[in-house]
Amino acid sequence: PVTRAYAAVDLGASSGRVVLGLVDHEAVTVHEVHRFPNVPVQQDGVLAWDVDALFAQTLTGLGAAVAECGRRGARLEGVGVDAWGVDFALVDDEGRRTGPVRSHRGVGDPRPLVAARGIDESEVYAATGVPDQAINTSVQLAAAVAAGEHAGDGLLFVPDLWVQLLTGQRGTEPTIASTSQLLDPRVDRWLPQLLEAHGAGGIRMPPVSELGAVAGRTTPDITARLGLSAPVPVIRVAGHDTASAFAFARPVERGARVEGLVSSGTWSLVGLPLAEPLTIEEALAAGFTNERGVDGVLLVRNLNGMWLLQQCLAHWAGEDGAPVPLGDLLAAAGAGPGHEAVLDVADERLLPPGDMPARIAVLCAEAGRPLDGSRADVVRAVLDSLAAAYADALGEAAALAGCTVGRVRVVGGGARNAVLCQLTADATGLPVTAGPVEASAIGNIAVQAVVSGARSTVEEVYQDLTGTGSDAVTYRPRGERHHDDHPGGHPVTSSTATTSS
Ligand code: ADP
Ligand code: LRH
Repeated sequence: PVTRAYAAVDLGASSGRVVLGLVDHEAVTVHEVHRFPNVPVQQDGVLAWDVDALFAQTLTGLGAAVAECGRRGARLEGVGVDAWGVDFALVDDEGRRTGPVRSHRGVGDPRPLVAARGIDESEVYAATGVPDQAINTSVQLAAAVAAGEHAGDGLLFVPDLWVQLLTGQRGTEPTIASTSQLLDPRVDRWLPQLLEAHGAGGIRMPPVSELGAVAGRTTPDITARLGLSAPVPVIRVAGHDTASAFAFARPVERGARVEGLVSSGTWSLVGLPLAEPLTIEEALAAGFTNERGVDGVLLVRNLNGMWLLQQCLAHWAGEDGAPVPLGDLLAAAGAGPGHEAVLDVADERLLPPGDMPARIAVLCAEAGRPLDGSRADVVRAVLDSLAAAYADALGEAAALAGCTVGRVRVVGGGARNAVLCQLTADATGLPVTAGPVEASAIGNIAVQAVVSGARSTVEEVYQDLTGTGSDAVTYRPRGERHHDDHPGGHPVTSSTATTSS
């Protein structure tokens, strides 16, 4: 029988990649065929994503996936796109973009827009599951409309824009739509009264398909450019990269001992999968967002994650006139003495690009732990603070959900940061399993494999998974705080990432 193949386009806020998933009756293997950097640029005076360049890179990657299928005698049966949340394009009736796709890193002060909405945060939270955050689509859209941007246009989130460029079809699916603070995640419907309150009543919101629906087939132009002999279906996978990254997770039950989730990329998303949104006042006060997952919702905190290190490296590379290797800094930082949490990694002053070492120094001084001036100390302060923030978010999510966290799963590029994974094990007192690194691409492929009938459940895909980026390593807590049966020791490598205990 012919091997079935699925291409995942995974657009992260710091890099994009195209990953090919090959599925035969025994195994699911994943192969990265193309990777490219993603850096926001100034367009028309705003911080924006370079959509044209990113889409050109996507086509290069999909072309490489088609060629790889040819070499392996596999048949490409689907393409899926996932991307970072909240940001959007405005498009006219012909589907053409009418302005830049702004980056959430360039947003201004959201408070006047939130005040102008005239609806209390608790009411909006009860309806959408999303607290007031500077990056929300709702306030970004209010700002765009207030600036006179095409109030009659259609809105597409980033993965939806890609689907439209590939198929000509306009639409969305629940996971990316739920990052907006404009959707009711219980029924996956837009909330017209909230759009009105943001001055965006004239914006045409995309129809929300079911997860896994076929959006359409590649257009004749795309089919030819990719060297395909026939059009390929484009699937509405979990378009939010965080939902794809946690595709393996099933909702937790009250009273259970469960796996806590950390998606560690440019952002860190930390929490638990739930069957239903939890919109009680305590969840709002604790700063949790409820965004749709592949199954149920994800009760997570949005924390500035590897962004802090990315921006430090960029700043130091500017000072040195040469790239600064992350591995060397992590080795130096890992050697130093440990600390408690230093700074609040969710602080909104850390959101925009800029001189991150200086901002971190200010926050550390405010917290009463001045830095020693070395780069290693900056990195260590970030890692200590991230590990403590992960532990805190998992503890609070568990308290809200009425369960106990018994182990931690870290996925995404940050799973390769051994120092941070070890500090997370120490801070939580729990074993931390790190991987898969390419979790979003794998979740994207998993949904395609299930809807096309190559596997019956998402669990089966993960059971059969091998290949680059699918490995996992376990870290044991050091010191007094571990609650584990197997204390101490070095990381244990397991061949695949599974969700079994
Ligand atoms: P995104 O999807 O948001 O673009 P990724 O999941 O690709 O982000 O994660 C990128 C981050 O992963 C990098 O900024 C870096 O901090 C971390 N990372 C990647 N490779 C390594 C490595 N070898 N060691 C430590 N950290 C790494
Ligand atoms: C992570 C992420 C996160 C937020 C942010 C904007 O990549 O999707 O869940 O939505 O980007």
